[in-house]
Amino acid sequence: MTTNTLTPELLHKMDAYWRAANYLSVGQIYLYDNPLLKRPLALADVKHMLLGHWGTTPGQNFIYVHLNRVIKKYNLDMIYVSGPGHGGPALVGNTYLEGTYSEIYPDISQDEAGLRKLFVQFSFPGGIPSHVSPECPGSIHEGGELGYSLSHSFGAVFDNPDLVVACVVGDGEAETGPLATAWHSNKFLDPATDGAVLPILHLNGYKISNPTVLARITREELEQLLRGYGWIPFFVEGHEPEPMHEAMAAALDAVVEQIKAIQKDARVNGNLVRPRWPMIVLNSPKGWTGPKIVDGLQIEGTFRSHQVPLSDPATHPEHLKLLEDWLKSYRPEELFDDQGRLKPELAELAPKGERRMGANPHANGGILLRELRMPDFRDYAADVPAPGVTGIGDTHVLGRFLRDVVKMNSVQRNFRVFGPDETLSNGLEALFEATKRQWDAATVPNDEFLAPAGRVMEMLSEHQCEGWLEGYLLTGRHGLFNCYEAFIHIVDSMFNQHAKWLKVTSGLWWRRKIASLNYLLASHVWRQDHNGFTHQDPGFIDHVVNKKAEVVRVYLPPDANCLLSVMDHCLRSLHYVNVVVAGKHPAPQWLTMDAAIKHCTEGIGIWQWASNDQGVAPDVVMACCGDVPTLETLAAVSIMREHLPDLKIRLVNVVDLMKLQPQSEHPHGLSDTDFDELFTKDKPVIFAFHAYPWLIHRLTYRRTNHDNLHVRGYKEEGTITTPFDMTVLNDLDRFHLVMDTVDRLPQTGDRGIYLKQQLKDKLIEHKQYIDKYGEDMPEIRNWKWGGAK
Ligand SMILES: Cc1ncc(C[n+]2csc(CCOP(=O)(O)OP(=O)(O)O)c2C)c(N)n1
Ligand SMILES: [Mg+2]
Repeated sequence: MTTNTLTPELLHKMDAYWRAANYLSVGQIYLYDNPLLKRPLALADVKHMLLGHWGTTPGQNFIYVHLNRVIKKYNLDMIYVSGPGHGGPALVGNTYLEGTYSEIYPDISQDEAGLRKLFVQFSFPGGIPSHVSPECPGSIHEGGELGYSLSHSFGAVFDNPDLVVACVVGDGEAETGPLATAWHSNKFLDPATDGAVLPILHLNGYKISNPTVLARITREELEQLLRGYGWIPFFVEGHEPEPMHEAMAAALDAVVEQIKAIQKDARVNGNLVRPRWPMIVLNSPKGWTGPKIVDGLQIEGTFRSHQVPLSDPATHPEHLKLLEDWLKSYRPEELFDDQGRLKPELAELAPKGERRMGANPHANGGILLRELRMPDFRDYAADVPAPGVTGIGDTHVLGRFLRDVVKMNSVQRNFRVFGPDETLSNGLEALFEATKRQWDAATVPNDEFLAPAGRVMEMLSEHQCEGWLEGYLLTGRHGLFNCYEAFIHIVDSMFNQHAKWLKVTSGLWWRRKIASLNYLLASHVWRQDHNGFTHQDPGFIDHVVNKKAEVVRVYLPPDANCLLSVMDHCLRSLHYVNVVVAGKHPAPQWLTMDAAIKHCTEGIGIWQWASNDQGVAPDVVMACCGDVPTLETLAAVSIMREHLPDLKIRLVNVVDLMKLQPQSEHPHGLSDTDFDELFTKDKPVIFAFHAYPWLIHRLTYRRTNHDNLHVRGYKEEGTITTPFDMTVLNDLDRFHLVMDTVDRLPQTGDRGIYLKQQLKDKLIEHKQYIDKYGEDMPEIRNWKWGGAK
């Protein structure tokens, strides 16, 4: 395509800039010294450990220099997301060339000494990682784990109408499930109120050692696929630099103009029809401009260029020569002056100030973050005149609070709720009194709560919801992910990556804190009696607590007022991952709002009104964590208070799971003294827990009284059954809890033995009853706390 978008002079300069970026990339991978090749390359100039990924890098350098041009030409507010984030040298090199790198890290200066440090630090102990890691200015996406670039990019542009995210998608990355479904994000983007994502499919043909699927289908098939996803692909194909520069420039001008036209049409003309957004397919050789043939094998244009094409100059002297030739092929003397500075006529190609992609504030979202306007959560309190009154379902209460968070921030447009398809199912229907689900595809008359713009994002892909939310948070906004508890596991790995990002960024002085990633896990294991075994898995929190204590928080509020208090705290918090597990079914309410605030602030505490050990040492501590375990524990306590009235029982409820960990391990951890005071040093503790029991042991194994701790929780028993039977199947029900206690307390003597017998009979009665009637016995369904008489 000859369109003369570029003048010969500009083309020449852009090619030089690209060569400079390529030179810096090769330098980062290889050079320990002699950064400007002022003397012949010697083995001592080369790093001992050669690490990094060359293959993707020249293509990304090519993209970056071309994006710089359109940013300047159209004054774009643009950031760059690198799906194949292993191309770190490209982004580090380019942010260095544009000046942002040295502004943040003055030691990596714009001179020969700085160049040397830039090269040495890369993939070097004490230096920087090889990916587009948090250390890299302009990055919101490390790209270490492939698959999330497009969803992050869409998350970034929601409610950012002026932002364009250029999202480089690896053709290998495109094979992942999350990326494959992320193309559909265009059905959820409002051209009037959101920004634009420009996907650039980097079709370099290969992954680590395989061809990519998208490179080995016909061009027609690929085009049909992308069009089928709703995009208009522009192909830029070839390997000769000059025509490729011209083709890329022409394509970029065309797509930017189309993006602008789409936005104008929606914003000025009010056109609500879903547009077909443009995208680019860059079909260029993997390892472009690198060594062609090494040891008789083709490198450029093959999978062999993925990492380090010349892997061992120490034992292959000819590799040293090839490396020198390769570096010199970029003609560094034309690019850098004697001092090692990029020549001014090239430096002027980069955008200025915050238009530089490395300096764009959207990529350091904490700078743009504003506090949410928050309603007073106390105003949504459930009325609890006495412990045990039945509530409407805790998440339903929370939904009203969230509705008003949405309302109060409707002008700021900085809060969204994400979820696969479960906002209603999880009990948050009140949200739809204030907003809609954002949906830009077709609608028909019986649809509900769909609109081109809305605060609720629902697509049946947990990956998508997580990726969108992460992108939204990383660019300085707030949000909540509501999900079925069992299926949040789908994003275990994405959570990992985000938690790692938070850990690393909290140690970088120039990165500002971002809003916490809040999970509301509803429709939990104990009330999946109608969906059955597949829907029963409370293990996400086991996974979460593996991460750095400074980053993760886990809350299991026992009732609605506690849920409100916890969620208020989470939405105000910064730089954490908060996991909140809550029920949606009508359930007993225990605490007034005042009591709930105290309890949640402390995170753990004795419920005095349910205990009778005041002034004396308890015989047993009944501990509980989670709404259903709390109910069963209180029911167990009431049985014991009735049948074993001499027993001194202390009830401890845990809201903040991290309280159980030692103080040395988690900032929320109780001191050993406080823990021993609550749980005693030597009395049996019967602990009813929401999730897998081993987690409690894991968190408390160093505590004084750990040997006396007996935990009941979910042990992978479940099916379609009644709610109470779910607890019975897992020995977490009130009857088992009482029997467990009796077993640990010989002093209950014959009264204990008789009580146990009654309860065993009760369990058989229960089975017979549910088998016959398909619901729990009336004494279970209608049970009310009355134990404090
Ligand atoms: C989810 C995931 N699986 C596997 C890997 C290991 N890996 C690193 S790079 C790569 C190939 C990537 O190919 P592509 O996306 O085409 O990138 P490029 O060709 O630009 O290097 C693989 C499989 C990974 N980083 N993430
Ligand atoms: Mg590839």
